[in-house]
Amino acid sequence: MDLLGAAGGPVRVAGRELPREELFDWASAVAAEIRGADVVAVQATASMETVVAVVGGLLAGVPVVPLPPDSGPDERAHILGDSGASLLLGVSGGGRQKEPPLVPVDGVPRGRSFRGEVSADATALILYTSGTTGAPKGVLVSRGAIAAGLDALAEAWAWTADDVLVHGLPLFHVHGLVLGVLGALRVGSPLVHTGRAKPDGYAAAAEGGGSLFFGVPTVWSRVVADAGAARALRGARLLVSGSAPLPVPVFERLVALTGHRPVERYGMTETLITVSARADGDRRPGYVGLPLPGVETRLVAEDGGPGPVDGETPGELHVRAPLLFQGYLNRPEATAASFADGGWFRTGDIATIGQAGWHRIVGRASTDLIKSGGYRIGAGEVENALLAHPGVREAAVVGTRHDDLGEQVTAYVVADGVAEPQLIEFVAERLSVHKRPRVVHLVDALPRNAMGKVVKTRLGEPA
Ligand code: MLC
Ligand code: AMP
Repeated sequence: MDLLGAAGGPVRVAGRELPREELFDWASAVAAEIRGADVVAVQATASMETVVAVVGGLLAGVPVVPLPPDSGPDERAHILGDSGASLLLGVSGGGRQKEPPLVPVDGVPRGRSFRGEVSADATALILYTSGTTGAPKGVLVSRGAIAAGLDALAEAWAWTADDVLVHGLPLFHVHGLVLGVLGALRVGSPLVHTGRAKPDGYAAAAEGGGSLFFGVPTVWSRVVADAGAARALRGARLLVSGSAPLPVPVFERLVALTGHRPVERYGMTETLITVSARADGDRRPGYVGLPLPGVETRLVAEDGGPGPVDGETPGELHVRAPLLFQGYLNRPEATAASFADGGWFRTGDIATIGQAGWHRIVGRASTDLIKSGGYRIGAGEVENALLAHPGVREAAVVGTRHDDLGEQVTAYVVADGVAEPQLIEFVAERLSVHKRPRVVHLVDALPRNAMGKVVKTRLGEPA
């Protein structure tokens, strides 16, 4: 079976709808324009053009790099340069100097068409994601991993062409793009992308017949804060939360207002979705569910030995599955370091696993990865952006609790002659807007240990 099913319901993005056949015709015209390219980048706005561009890349067998549309010049230059993209798919007039030539998706000649024969181990997507240090790394995701991951989810969630999938998530990450677009295209269900992930958009789509809803916890917490919108979801079949921990009170409010116990699932750019509650099973607040078909998980204790499966003792979660990524582009050492012997991927998440197989994510091994509103943000990348300011001498970045976003980016900075708002603006201009610190504390010194290393757990303590 092809990765994408050309048959199925219509696709609607931000108010614009296309029948499936028309979408594929347009995408195959894009494929004809880019065939033979090594890698193409896509200006991944929440638009029909983005869906067409990504499908065009898949039809042509050319790996696609989605570019976050709000990324600042430094981040954008890194992604374009590191990925080696030779073309940029966007809309007419969107080309920029010193960037790969623009192929305007809205202007491709429709007379030509191309659909390649592509093997399952070919790279479909290169998704840039933050690590604890340095610039984001390109995660190579194969067609086979996407197909296996989507089929496992379809089975667990009883997701069929009879569903109408609804979400408004960004089209440059696993959640919104792989599950939220390629999922609908593979399963055959109609897709309603609401443009933005807002409670009123979800409510309107529910009233229009939406059945399967995806959101990050920030979206669900905004939905329950709007009781009218939440009640509109009563007619849905399944509400799914993922990308960050769903707070238990939000789970409970969803049950009270919508009548649905949400399905929580756990994933990563590098692994796609590996653990989930099931449509035909229990859903437990605070738990991310059971391994999906074909996925193995294990806990590793601090001493490197096996962690007990007692539902209480935390260990690092390792996963092994056909869904895993092919490696980090251009970074063989980082790729090797992310695997233990036997093909087990070290997730860096700390979890417990109970006798019945229920998984709970209790934290992360490193404080240097922050999850804000479902976006993964590397402390090191934000620190480097701050250090590029001539007035900044030292910088340390951590995630701190935030009611709406789960965590917010908080920076401690030693600087001369520069105020907090200027530093926030300085980062926002260079990286994606959501990576900017929400709070900057100007301090005299950072707490350091005897080796001179910053002790992040002591940030915020009086000097
Ligand atoms: C928006 N802003 C954020 C932010 N989202 N700042 C920090 N963290 C975030 N997550 C900024 C905006 O740029 C804006 O800045 C200001 O906050 C107010 O924005 P808003 O209007 O309140 O936010 P909104 O645009 O509604 O976005 C909220 C959101 C969004 C939750 C819908 O963050 C979002 O789409 N998150 C989903 C991320 C995601 O898809 N992650 C999946 C990764 S894949 P200003 O300057 O304009 O005021 C993955 C695998 C898996 O994790 O398991 O799924
Ligand atoms: P990303 O690479 O952006 O997909 O981020 C992956 C990280 O998101 C994981 O390593 C987890 O830390 C976190 N994550 C994803 N889903 C969940 C979930 N349901 N509960 C808790 N954390 C999650």
